[in-house]
Amino acid sequence: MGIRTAVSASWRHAVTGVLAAVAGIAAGHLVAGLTNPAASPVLAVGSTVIDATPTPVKEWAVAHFGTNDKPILLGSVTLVTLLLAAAAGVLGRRRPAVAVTFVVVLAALATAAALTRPVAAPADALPGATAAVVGLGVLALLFRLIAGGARRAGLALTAYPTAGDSRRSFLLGATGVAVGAVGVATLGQKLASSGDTGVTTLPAPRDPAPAFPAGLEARVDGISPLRTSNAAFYRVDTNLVVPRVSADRWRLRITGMVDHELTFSYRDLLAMPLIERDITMTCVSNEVGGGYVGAARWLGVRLADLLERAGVHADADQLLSTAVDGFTIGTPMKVVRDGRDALVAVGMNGKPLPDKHGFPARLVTPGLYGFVGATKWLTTLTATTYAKDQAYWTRRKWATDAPIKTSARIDAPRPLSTIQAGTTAIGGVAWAQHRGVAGVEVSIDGGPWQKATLGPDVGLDYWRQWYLPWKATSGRHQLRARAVDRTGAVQTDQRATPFPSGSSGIQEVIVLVG
Ligand SMILES: Nc1nc2c(c(=O)[nH]1)N[C@H]1C(S)=C(S)[C@@H](COP(=O)(O)O)O[C@H]1N2
Ligand SMILES: [Mo]
Repeated sequence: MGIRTAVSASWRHAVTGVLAAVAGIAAGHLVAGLTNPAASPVLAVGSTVIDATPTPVKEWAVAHFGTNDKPILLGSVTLVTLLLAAAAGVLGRRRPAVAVTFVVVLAALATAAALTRPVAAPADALPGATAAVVGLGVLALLFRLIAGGARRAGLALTAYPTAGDSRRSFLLGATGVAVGAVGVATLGQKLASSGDTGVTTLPAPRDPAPAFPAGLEARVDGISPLRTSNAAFYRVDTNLVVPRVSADRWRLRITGMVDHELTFSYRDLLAMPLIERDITMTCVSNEVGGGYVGAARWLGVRLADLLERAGVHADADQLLSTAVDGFTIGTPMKVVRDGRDALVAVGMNGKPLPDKHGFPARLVTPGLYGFVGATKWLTTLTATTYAKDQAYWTRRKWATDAPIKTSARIDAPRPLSTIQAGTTAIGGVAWAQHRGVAGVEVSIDGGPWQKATLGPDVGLDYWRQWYLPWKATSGRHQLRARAVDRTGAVQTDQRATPFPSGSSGIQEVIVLVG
């Protein structure tokens, strides 16, 4: 065998390794699409990697990649797998056992990852098992085609195969496998991501929120709308696939240190007196000036009413909530019982909760960062103590009680944008949930703090729009904004990272005036 043939033969072995992995993963993805999307090989491994990632690395990933952190993670897992698959294919040329072992180990890892997810069922082993069978089948087929065994592989092309025939039949076989894998994976993806759960109407609130005022967005260019649409609302959670929950089968259980354990169906919740509240949510991972904040009108049952009915024991200091995905959140009991309108929400901006925001029900706790008060896909509320139970992020050393820090954000002009000289407006939003925003001040080029004009007041738990007219002169300018809450406290200029209890500091925006 000449050198050229040897080289191209290893290429074909590498391709075989890659195709065996790809076809196996695609087949697993399809089976997962039919049974449980989260058990798909790449997703199960990816989720396991997320949970195992140390907090500082996670923070780094969120800071550098933002919401792209998940595609980037999935891409890296896939890339590493395919490189290893190519290597296993090449080694498999002399020792087929190496390639076989690789496929089996890969499928076993995916199966183990799927079975150790927090809410795994035995059926979650199926995608991995399918991946093993299909991967081994592809290995056997393509190795035979390389060996010139088109006839043995059942693909008799000519009576006396030559090197050229074997190359042709390999190409044919490999292309067939590749096309098949793409088709199967696409179908799996379609099944996994098929739409919201069909619930379209909600009852009217017993206790509606006041009429919603018109915001400043019609008058101030570039400012965030007073209410964030469901489509534009930020999304933060640990899931690679959005959980899809059947409203019919879903139950909310209240348990732990209570006099009466209670269980509610979705219908039960909708039949209770519902309240409607305007609340701005913020993620603890939001950097100063960042976008992990959104303001919406929520509809739901008052959490305190539910806890009252269950009869929570006086020594329970933590409300531990568990979600469909096994995720947990600990909320200080004294906060949810201090009279604020924490709710088990079923509606968001007049619609049932979208899947990605927690359908059928989620917690919304005004004044606390999402990771300690906004459990999506909620299933269980357990009255317990911090001494006994720790929630997902608390186990990873984030704070247990995390009130949202006062913050002003500059929306316009955009950082590092170039604008025209003349009269314009500096504007944005500011939040100090449950204390309320009393004022916003702006400093231009390090000058004195000037009072901005505030937009309509939607309540203590809601953000406030603001703007300051500005005669922009040509050159480079530095803009800063800070909020003052209704207790009179001024937003701190002390910088803090999001970990462990939220970022602080004052945003600085540089703009160029032409
Ligand atoms: N089940 C579940 N609920 C969750 C999370 C999660 O990862 N899983 N993330 C929390 C965090 S950190 C935040 S900031 C909010 C974000 O809610 P949103 O995606 O609707 O904006 O959800 C919270 N609820
Ligand atoms: Mo968050």
